[in-house]
Amino acid sequence: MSSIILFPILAIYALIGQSQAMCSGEAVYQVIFNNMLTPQTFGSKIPETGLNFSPLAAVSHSNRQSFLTVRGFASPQVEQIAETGMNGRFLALAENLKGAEQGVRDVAGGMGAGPGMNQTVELTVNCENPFITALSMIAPSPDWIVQVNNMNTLDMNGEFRQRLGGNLIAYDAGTDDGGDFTAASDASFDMPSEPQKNIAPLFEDETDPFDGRMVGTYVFVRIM
Ligand SMILES: [Ca+2]
Ligand SMILES: [Ca+2]
Repeated sequence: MSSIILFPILAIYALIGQSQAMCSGEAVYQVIFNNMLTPQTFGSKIPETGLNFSPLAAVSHSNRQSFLTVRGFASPQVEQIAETGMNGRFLALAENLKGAEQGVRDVAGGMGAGPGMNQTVELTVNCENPFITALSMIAPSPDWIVQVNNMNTLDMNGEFRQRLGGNLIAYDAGTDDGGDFTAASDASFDMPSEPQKNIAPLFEDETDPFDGRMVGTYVFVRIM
C-alpha cells in the first residue's frame, strides 16, 4: 500500500484513539429506525400494503469487532436477517461476544416497524465500545436491508454526542438474486446468489424498485 493511501488511514485511527483516550464514563442511546416504505410514498413500486422493517438487531462494540461491512460478504448472521427477518443468530453471536468481553458492550433486539412506523431500542456505549451497528430486513424482499454500521458515538473531543442521524437507503445483502417482494416464509422463491456477492447499495442494481430514494431515517438520541 502506498504511503499516500496509508497516511489518511493512520491519521483516522490516531484520531479515534485520541478521542477514546479523552473519553470517560458511558452513555445510553435510543436507536430509532423510521420506516418510510408506505404506498403513499412509493406508489405501485411496492406492495399496496407497504413494506415492513423486521425487528432491529443492534449492538454497541469496539473497533475490534465489525458485524457488517459494505463491500464485504454478509456473515451467516446478517444473511439470516436479510433473508428471513429473524435476528436470533445475530443477537446470539453478539451476546456471546459480550459475555466473553470480546469487544461488545450491549445488544438489543427491536419489535419491527410497519410502514410509516418507528422502532426503538436502547443501547449502552462506553469509551472502549463507542460504535453502534444496527440492521433490519426490508420485508418482504429477496435479501434487502437497511443498516448503519460502525457509527462512532464519540466526537473528536471524546464526548458522547447528544444526537446523530441520517437517511436510510436499501442495501442488497448479496445472498439472493431475486427481485420480487415475496414472503420470506416461502423459500421456493429464493434465488441464492452463487457465488455470494458483496453487500452493496441497491441503487447500483438497475431493477431497484426504490430508485435509490431514502426508505427511512435513523436517529440516535442520548438519554443518559
Ligand atoms: Ca430470499
Ligand atoms: Ca440480492
